Amino acid sequence: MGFLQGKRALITGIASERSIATGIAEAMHREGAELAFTYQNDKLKTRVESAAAEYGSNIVLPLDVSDDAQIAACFDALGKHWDGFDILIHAIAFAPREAIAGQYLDGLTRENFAIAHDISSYSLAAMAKAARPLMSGRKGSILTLSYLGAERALVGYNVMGVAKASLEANVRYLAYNLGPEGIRVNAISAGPIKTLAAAGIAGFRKILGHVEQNAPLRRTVTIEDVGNVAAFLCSDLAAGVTGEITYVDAGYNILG
Ligand code: 0WD
Repeated sequence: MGFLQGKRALITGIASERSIATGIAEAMHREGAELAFTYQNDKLKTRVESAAAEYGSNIVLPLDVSDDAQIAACFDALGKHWDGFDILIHAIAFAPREAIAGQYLDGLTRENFAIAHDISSYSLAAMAKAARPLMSGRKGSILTLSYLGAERALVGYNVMGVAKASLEANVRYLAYNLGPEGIRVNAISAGPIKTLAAAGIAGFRKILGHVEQNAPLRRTVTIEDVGNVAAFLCSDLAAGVTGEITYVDAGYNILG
């Protein structure tokens, strides 16, 4: 029996087979969780529907987190399928491309700053708020994805690093707020993985090579590595863990 048997999980952020959310879905399915999915727009709908079918799920809901009405509608619709659920995976981030090229100030505008923070950080709290009535009182777990650029100035990560710092603070405030209801909130800070979102970051291939040569494990991580830790963190095996940022990065973050 898998260690997520009897758990229900809503997974956001599948954009392709390479998405980190795909690795998380795979691990959670293997460990016995029942899954539901969201897709950002019509272009991704069929892809997410076929991923869902692979995991025996027919709960596939639209959700663009920039739209309050879609957030409300998503959890209304989920509540019609499930009277409650246990796991919420937030694997969503976005910054306008010009904001993640060149130097930080080159692409900095009020609008780019607001968009990056809205989609990549605010959306976690907004979803937690909307999910709360369905997750409360049942040992729920919320998990998001961060990156080392939240705490170090990394070449090209720019406003996304500032938004990830906000996201990590968000994890701590949400953990504090929702803990009394039994809901845990954590983040995985993943090492670089070649996904669609990563392809937008200037010099990403160089970053992968650098990690391969220098990380303690002398390799990059895979979506399977991240998926396995996500499954553990959202299971009752991690019942005592909340408000934490867990590194799944082949040890890269320990380097000075
Ligand atoms: O190296 C990496 N790939 C790392 C990613 C290292 C550390 C952290 N992360 C984070 C990302 O910042 C993100 O928070 O992991 C999370 C998942 O990212 P991913 O798996 O690398 O990227 P991808 O497969 O592109 O999925 C992210 C998806 C979007 O895909 P695209 O590429 O189409 O923007 O986030 C979704 C979207 O499907 N997304 C949204 N979903 C709902 N509403 C929105 C939105 N407004 N915007 C983006």
